[in-house]
Amino acid sequence: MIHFISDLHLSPQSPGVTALFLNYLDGPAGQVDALYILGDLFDAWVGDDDLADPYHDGIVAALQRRHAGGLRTFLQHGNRDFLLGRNFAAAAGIVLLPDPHVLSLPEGQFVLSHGDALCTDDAEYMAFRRQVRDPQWQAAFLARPLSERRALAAQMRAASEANKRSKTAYQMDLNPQETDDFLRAHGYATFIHGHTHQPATHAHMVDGIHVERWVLADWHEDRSEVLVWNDATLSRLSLT
Ligand code: LP5
Ligand code: MN
Repeated sequence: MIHFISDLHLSPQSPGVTALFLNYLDGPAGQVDALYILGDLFDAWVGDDDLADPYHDGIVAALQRRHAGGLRTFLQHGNRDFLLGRNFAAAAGIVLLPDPHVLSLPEGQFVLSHGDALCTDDAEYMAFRRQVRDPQWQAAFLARPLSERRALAAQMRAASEANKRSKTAYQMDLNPQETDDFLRAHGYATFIHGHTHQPATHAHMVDGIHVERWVLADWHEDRSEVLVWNDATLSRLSLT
């Protein structure tokens, strides 16, 4: 059995979701062979030197305990935590995956992504993304003091929330043409992604082939879910 989750946006400001995730790791995650986290595990990640923070240390220790218990955990970067690096991966006992990643199983073909790269109608975000994913920009950012990076991340979060108010839902969703091209380029595999916070199962018809796209839910204290692959079908498991 495999679980897929994304968009938990963990932070000390969300103790309810944090507890839900820690309970999930201690409970349901114990039954699965692999856990795939498709981005935005954290609300913001400003560099692996922030591992020393007690809140982060608690999450990392819980992931490491599960790793020691035999769970294989894979993680893709989201638009909030694209700076999660090798030190985080080593401390948490997880494997960082590229985006996109093809998951080829005997019973199914999947392509996994956070999803933000396909939101091409959001031109401002695309420009921002190009900048912050540039290795030179990242090196310069990571060279700044931790306190400064935290302040910049908080400013950017506030700017993002303000910007989103002037964007349409269509603009912030995946572009349909880009999505079809993506499905074609990945052999019509079942596409699983997060980012949009619009959980739904979409049916695409690409080149006469029926392709499914499963959008993961973001996590809330009172509404969170895991996508479950039981070696035959996908289904949504709600956590409370
Ligand atoms: O995340 P969410 O759901 O609010 O919105 C995203 C897009 N926004 C982002 C920004 C992140 O929320 C902030 C992440 C901070 C943690 C990273 C730390 C290191 C980086 C520090 C950077 C200085 O990803 C949002 C999309 C939305 O998804 C839907 O897809 O629309 O895109 C934006 O908000 C981008 C803006 O439209 C363009 C930004 C222009 C730059 C503004 C400069 C402000 C200066 C802030 C201080 C440097
Ligand atoms: Mn996201």
